Amino acid sequence: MGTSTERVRERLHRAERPVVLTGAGISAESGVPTFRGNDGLWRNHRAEELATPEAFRRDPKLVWEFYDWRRRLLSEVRPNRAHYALVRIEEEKRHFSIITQNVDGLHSLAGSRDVVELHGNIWRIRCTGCGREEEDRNVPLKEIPPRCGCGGLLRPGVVWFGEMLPAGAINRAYELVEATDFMLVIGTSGVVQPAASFATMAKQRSAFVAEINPERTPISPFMDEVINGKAGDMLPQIV
Ligand code: BV8
Ligand code: ZN
Repeated sequence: MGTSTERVRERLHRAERPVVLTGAGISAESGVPTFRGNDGLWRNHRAEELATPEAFRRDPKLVWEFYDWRRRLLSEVRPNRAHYALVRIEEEKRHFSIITQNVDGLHSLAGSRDVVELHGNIWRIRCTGCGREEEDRNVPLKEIPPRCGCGGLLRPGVVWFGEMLPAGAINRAYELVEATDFMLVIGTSGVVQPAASFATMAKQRSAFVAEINPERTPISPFMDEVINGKAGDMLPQIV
């Protein structure tokens, strides 16, 4: 019946344990550059080159200048209609969780309460010496690279390429993916593992899976429904 949006709305309405997986695309309409879009460059570096332990070891100052630039940009952006639409779903459904690959903190800022931050959070910083981790919202950072009282070098509290995901986050994500009957994948290019496999994992457990993305992605063929559009336009229509 009707459009894919109407079918997704109907399935969401009936879902007992809906889960949403989000990527950089849900923050794009807030003005946050995506990773792989043509706005994904900083001083001619791709994010993937800088979001690695090797880059940090080689040049902590450059990597911190990249993160300081992103933190400064993020300090001026607000959640968009797509983030708020997910808050409304959380209010209406008994069970609802967001698994996000984003480190921008915009889901929590919009008011979402059950958010699994797979790749950490750009506002958290951790000491590479003593391991102390805290939230730091200084924009710009007081010193680059920032140092801990113990003398250790501080690093962004995010997961870099080649690094393990935080055990708590990955375990919670697998729990949710295995138990869900409805997964909506929003604004991800579906290339970064392990998040890119969550939709097919859910589908193998006979969950209904749908995608919102203006472009087709490697996971589009596995979807029960593909909604070809922007999150800020399509999500409010579903909720
Ligand atoms: C791991 C935090 C286990 C940092 C990020 C070879 C060598 C080394 C590693 C690997 C390798 N091959 C595979 C790997 C594993 C690697 C990986 O997947 N690499 C890929 C690139 C091939 N994964 C890892 O390393 C992960 N760890 O596997 O650990 C392990 C460990 C050790 C040894 C063995 C195994 C860790 C991955 C986490 C990396 N950290 N971020 C930071 O942010 O600075 S990932 C980074 O990419 C962001 O978090 C981002 O969210 C994520 C995914 O990107 P997307 O969110 O999808 O964003 P993207 O720009 O790509 O796409 C945006 C989409 O939105 C597009 O589709 C666009 O069409 C759409 N869109 C645009 N506008 C809108 C929209 N949609 C809706 N509305 C709109 N308006
Ligand atoms: Zn320390």
